[in-house]
Amino acid sequence: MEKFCVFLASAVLASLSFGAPDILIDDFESGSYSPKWKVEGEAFADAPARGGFKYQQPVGGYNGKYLVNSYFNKDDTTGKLSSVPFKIERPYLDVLVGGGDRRDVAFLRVMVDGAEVGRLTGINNERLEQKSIDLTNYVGKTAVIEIVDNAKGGWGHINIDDIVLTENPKGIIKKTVLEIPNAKKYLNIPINNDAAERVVRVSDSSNKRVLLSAKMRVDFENPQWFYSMETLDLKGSPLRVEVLSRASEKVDFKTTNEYMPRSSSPRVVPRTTP
Ligand SMILES: [Ca+2]
Ligand SMILES: [Ca+2]
Repeated sequence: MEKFCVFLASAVLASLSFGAPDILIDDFESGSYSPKWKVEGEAFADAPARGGFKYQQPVGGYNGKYLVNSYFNKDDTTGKLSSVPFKIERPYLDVLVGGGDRRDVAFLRVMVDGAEVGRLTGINNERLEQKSIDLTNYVGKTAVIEIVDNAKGGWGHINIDDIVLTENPKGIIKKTVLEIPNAKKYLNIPINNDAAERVVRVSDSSNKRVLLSAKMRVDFENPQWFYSMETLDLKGSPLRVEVLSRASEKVDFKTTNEYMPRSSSPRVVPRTTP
């Protein structure tokens, strides 16, 4: 019995420290789509690409020799890759993604029972960057990944590499809740017009009275300007701020008694969501 308890304790410790290992869906280093992917159309060629194609700006940020690159025969080609079904055995999907920011026509998406449960797209940059999809609600279900290029014209392609199921996502995914104990007149939200959109929600500490719930281009590391929102009658009270964040970034909102002037005019006005 004693031995059993020791084993259990060390197993729990191990899982707390390291978590379950990542599961690689594909890094495309076999140099072949077969047997994991069904290929339709022309855009994805017959096999993963070795970097960029002729006339394409330099492609970077992928790992190894191969990636998915739908710029084959340039932007006007279209097509689709569909993965074999797999079981969602970790709560997040990490993906390296680059190419066009054309969410409706060039994207990677996860399908469960025929319905889309998450979608990623590029940011008009050939360099792939780390993004994540939250699959917490679908663990144990069977999924299919579709990589779709229905796009023609400028930035009408997508680049993908390193599709991984993980417990420790590297993209923006973690929900961080901060309590700011004694709010001043303004809460200042750091914005970079080129950053990815994420939902920010500001409320009283009970989370009942909502002052703001909007998608904003928050960037804690390289803000270009601050969106100063008035805390109204919650001034002097605790504020609750909820934001999706990267595991690696320090989430911080400053409150001030002065409005923080914008260093540049925002191109993107924060949208209030219902
Ligand atoms: Ca690769
Ligand atoms: Ca295309």
